[in-house]
Amino acid sequence: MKIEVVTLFPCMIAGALEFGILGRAIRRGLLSVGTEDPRAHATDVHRSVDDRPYGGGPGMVMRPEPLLAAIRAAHTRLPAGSPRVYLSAQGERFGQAQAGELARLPGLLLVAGRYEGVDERVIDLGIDRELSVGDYVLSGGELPALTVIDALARLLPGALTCENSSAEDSFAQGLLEWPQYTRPEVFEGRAVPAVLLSGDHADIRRWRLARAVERTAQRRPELLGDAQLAPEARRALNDFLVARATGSEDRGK
Ligand code: 21W
Repeated sequence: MKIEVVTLFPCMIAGALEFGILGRAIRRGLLSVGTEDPRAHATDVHRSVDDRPYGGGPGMVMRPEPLLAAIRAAHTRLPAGSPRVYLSAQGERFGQAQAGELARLPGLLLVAGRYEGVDERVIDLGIDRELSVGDYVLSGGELPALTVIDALARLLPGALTCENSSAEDSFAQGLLEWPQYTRPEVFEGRAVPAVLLSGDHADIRRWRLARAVERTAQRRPELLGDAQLAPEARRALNDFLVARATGSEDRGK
């Protein structure tokens, strides 16, 4: 997969791509990420990429000429038909479903804005889709672009090693994670749950699923509505709901 990012801060993108699963996916050639700086397309003596908003108000807006030129330059380096995505708080919410959809594409253009936003005509003329990463205010589109790239990279075939593959945990898909422990067996007076030391793999599996279901019901009950749970997880959820309704679950925490 090939991704291009249009950004006034190319080093911010490049710097984040060196590490972990994402860095390895790039070194292995599963993914390549290029950048295009609108400043390279600014034609005036001051190389300006922003200007004051028509109608007044605080802050600056990204000028259309250098930004659209950068989008077009980057787009020529991608496979024909690659979608041009503007990261913006006005966009459709980016989630795992969007990541799965974008990860199947051969090419993707991401546009990161700065200042108070971009001239609307750039969106009209040079953008196919807008994505938001959530309802909070950031200072630019670079961290959202990196969020999208990181989520996609993990889905590329060969990006995850067996060690960090999630296939083994697929029985708990759609649920929050179960609690995890490593050595030492007792830490500051708190012991690892005995079942995890028992060696009984069926028991451990049931315990993990029960904890995942319990946490999801307590912290993110809305996830249980549309979750397509594995049959085993569905049973664990039913057990949890029955226990809760009959008041027989552990109190506390
Ligand atoms: C933050 C731009 C605030 C503009 C009238 C019209 C990309 C983002 C961003 C940013 C403003 C995403 C204004 C979730 C985000 C991003 C920078 C405010 C004032 N007045 N997802 N516009 N949150 N944010 N503009 O912030 O670029 S995806």
